[in-house]
Amino acid sequence: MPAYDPSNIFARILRGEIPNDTVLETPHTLAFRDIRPQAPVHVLVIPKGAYVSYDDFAANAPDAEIVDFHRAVARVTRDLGVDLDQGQGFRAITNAGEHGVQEVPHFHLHILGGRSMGRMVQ
Ligand code: IU
Repeated sequence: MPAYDPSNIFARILRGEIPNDTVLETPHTLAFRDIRPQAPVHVLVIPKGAYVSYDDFAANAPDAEIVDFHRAVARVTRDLGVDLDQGQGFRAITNAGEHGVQEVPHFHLHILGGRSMGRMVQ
C-alpha cells in the first residue's frame, strides 16, 4: 500500500482548505458533488480518515467508520432520490491504483445516477 499523501485534494477539502459542494456530513464521512459530473447525480463519498483506496479502508478502518461510511452512502442515495424506494437506481464505483485509474489517492466512492449508466461490458 502506498503511503497516504496528506497533500491530496480530498485531504485538503477535509481540512477546509478548498471549498466543496457538500451533500452530507456525518462524524466519519463526507459526501460532496463531483466537480466534473458524469451524470445528473454524481457524488463522491469519502471517509474522513486517511485511507488511500478501498482495500486500505476495508482492511484497516475501524468498524464504526466502515458502518458510518455505508450508512452515509445509503442516505445520499435516498436524499438525492436515486435509491430503489423512490428512484430508478444508481451506480457505485471506486477506482483503485494504476489499473483502476485512480486520480485522487484518498478513497472515494462515486455515486452516479439520474440517467441509465449503460452496461458495463459492451
Ligand atoms: P478517480 O476515481 O480518482 O479517478 O476520480 C476522482 C474524481 O474526483 C473525478 O471524478 C474528479 O472529477 C473529482 N474531483 C473533484 O470532485 N474535485 C476536485 O477538486 C478534483 C477531482 I482534482
